[in-house]
Amino acid sequence: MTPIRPGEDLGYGDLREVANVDRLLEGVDVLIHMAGTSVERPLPEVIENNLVGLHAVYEGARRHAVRRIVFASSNHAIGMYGVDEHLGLDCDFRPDGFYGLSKMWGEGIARMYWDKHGIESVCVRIGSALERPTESRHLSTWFGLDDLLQFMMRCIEAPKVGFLVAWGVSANTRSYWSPTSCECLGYYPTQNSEEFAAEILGQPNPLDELGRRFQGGGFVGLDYTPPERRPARTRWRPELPGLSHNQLCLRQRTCTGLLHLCSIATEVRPPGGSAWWMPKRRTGIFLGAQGWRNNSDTSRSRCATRRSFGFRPPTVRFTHWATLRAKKARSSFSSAIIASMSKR
Ligand code: 15L
Repeated sequence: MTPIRPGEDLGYGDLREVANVDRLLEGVDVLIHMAGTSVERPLPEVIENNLVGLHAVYEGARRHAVRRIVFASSNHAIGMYGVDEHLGLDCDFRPDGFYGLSKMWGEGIARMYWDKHGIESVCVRIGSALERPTESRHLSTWFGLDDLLQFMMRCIEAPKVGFLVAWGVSANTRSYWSPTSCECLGYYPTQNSEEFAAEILGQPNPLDELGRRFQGGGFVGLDYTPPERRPARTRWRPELPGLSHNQLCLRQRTCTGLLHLCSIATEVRPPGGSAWWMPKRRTGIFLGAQGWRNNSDTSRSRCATRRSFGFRPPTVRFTHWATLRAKKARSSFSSAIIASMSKR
């Protein structure tokens, strides 16, 4: 670290302690928060440093009316995406470990403190913040220090940000993420790892096969269960006559809504043998395959569903139902769904 300059102050302390947080946040307008565990570590440590510690910081921000927090999120919140996938900021989280999970929490807490307490946050999903890239992966993830500095300055100066998530990355030609700039902040990266590509690609890649496949690189292989040691897929395969596993999965993927697992032992037997219905209002459906749709004229239940294609449904005894609140199930043929657990 360079020596302290006028106007700068240096202190050490545990952020879980209120007195330390109060001392740090007194008179602060914008906080750049980069403390905490920054690599994959056992869960208890991550919880203390990144969850409890961050909560203490946001609570301190409330006490001291801090206007804005820049939260160092991480690419490890989405590390389980493959390297061939290009992500926008609206992608789902796919953390590659407890550290990545803690960054999901961080983005969540930032969201909540904006919505409930009006404290602004910029969650910056930092790639690899380094002076220069040192391995192949960095050609996609590098966040050059000039760009990092520019980013933080924009975070301090921007008039209004509300709740914002941005990629912390340089303008790398091979970036996994876009946009690399952040218009709302006025951040436009100027560094590009490509200038190091020839040199880096001429060196051995330190990542193993797994690390090369996923965006999270080396974090992915820590405490990773290889496919051959995972629970056998057949254990979870629905056993529904007439429906292939793929059909069921396909239906599941197309559904919208929440999947609820209810432990209800019951027998489903269609009256007259041609239709099944859900005995609960507003929960649709089961055993959908190609052709479930709403059949509003059939039943006492608003979300009654009816099989509209031609095989005779068998009588099935479930110990578990998968029920679905399917927004579209009432109107759309193709969105009707689902499936259920085996265990007959
Ligand atoms: C991070 O979030 C870590 O803090 C850092 O140690 C690097 O691993 C970086 O990501 C990265 O993915 O290169």
